[in-house]
Amino acid sequence: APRLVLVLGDQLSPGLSALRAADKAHDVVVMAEVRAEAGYVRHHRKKIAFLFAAMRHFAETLRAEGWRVAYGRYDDPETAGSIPAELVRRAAEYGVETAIATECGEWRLRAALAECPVPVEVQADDRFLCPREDFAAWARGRKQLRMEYFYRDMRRRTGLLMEGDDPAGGQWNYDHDNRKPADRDLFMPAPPRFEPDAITEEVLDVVEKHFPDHPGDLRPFWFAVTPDQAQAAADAFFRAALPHFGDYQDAMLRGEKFLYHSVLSAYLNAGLLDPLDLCRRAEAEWRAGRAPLNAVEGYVRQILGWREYVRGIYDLEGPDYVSRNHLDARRDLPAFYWNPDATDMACVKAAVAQTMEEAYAHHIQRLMVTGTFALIAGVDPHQLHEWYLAVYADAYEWVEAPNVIGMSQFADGGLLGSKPYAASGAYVDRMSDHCATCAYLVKVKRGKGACPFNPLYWDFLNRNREKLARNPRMAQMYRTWDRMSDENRAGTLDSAADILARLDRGARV
Ligand code: FAD
Ligand code: DLZ
Repeated sequence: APRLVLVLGDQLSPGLSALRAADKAHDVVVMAEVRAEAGYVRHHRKKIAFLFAAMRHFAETLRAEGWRVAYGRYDDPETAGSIPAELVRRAAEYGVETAIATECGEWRLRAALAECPVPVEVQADDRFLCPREDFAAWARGRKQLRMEYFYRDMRRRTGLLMEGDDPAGGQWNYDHDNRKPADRDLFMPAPPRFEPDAITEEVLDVVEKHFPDHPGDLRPFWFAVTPDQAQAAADAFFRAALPHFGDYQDAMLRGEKFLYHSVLSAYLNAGLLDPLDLCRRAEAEWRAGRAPLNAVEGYVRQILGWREYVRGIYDLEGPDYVSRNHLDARRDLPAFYWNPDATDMACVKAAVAQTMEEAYAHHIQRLMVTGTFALIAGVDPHQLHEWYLAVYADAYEWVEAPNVIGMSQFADGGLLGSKPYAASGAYVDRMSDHCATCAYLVKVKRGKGACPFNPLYWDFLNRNREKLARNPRMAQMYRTWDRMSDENRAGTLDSAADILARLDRGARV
């Protein structure tokens, strides 16, 4: 009997398991732009436009390949409000009783589909390199989960960057070569920009009309929206940026939104690119002598290691992971996370501004600027999680939540990472040129004009002492704090209290 074949907005892969299990001659592909998905957080308008445009292009490709596609457009009043409701509508329309789907990424939608009146047969999502059962087996019985050991197993399992049983070059990890600040004189590659075609222009009009209260700049819209365009973006990355990817991975530079990052995560997470293919291509660049090992290993580790690891943690920990709050942080998310003009901190302003423009910020901005500030200011991790989920074009809960709740906020108590990424202003100063133009002074540790990161850092350590002091990786910082004079410590805490009070009043920081 014919079935419905559900293809979600982040499942735009020609080799999707649900499509492989379906029969072109009888089955009907269902795709839909629905209120429930577009509205579970206030997604950035570029993110919605990207997904709708990529979905419409994907539907066209499927049709050209001979599939019947029932596509629900956002501006069509007949389109149902949610994915399960759309399946019910299409089942009635086509006289079909069952559906197949590739397992979806988020617990929220998995639960909704489990209750769908049209029974959905779920296929594993084999676009990931580590099946969820294998991750669970790897994690079982371990006292501590650490990405590095998972990554080594993945290298052995895939043979990526291996020489027999040994890692290429003799080391698993070349991160010690990868912490250089960038220099203004360096040549900066830029990700290619794609002109919207008629399909994408139509989507931009829909988003303009229907999402007026969502954040972010819709135009100029330049994202790739087809697998071919995404491949062209990947080609440009491998050619121009990969060789420097390692060296400047942690750098920030004023006015440079992308540096040597790939800017491919939105395409990868939506299914337009394949993770194993990207890793193999990176390896080939090294083997051909066009990119150094520290760059290629660093890049492969992000995809083969981190990306798979966070997905494993998300599946392992279950739907309540997003509510963890180990450090009991309760402060509301400051308004300047939505409006960069509302803060005087140059690094935060730059990260938020480019986030609003591009629905993109690179890893160190996410981790060490907006992430660290929220951590040391004691912002409620769930509010922060919803912000990250909304504003980045690559954000889906399976990848965003472990990075925010776990890596950046330590709200899972050290399950994902071994220590909180707390830092004072010195970190941003070392890795960027923001401090030179900032209204605050990074060298001033407390009181008038002090960079807020400075007193907030010590306040964070002080107020979380009970939970953090036993962590061996934090011991040195507690010793430094304890060696400060009483007057210095009291002044630092006063200064932090003043900043926190300003945040709570909604005053400018
Ligand atoms: P590159 O720097 O070029 O890295 C290469 C690829 O590695 C990326 O495309 C991405 O697929 C992968 N990758 C790198 N780091 C990670 C990581 N920590 N977890 C998973 N994959 C990784 N990534 C998302 O895809 N979606 C998110 O919602 C997301 N939220 C984040 C929130 C916080 C607080 C932090 C600290 C990180 C987050 N990341 C997220 C991870 C990382 O910051 C982005 O993947 C990266 O910035 C995307 O830009 P890029 O493609 O230029 O990456
Ligand atoms: C993120 C997103 C958005 C904004 N809109 C849609 C949509 O209208 N239709 C759709 O199928 N998918 C959309 N998505 C992606 C889904 O939210 C994503 O598939 C789930 O979160 C995965 O569990």
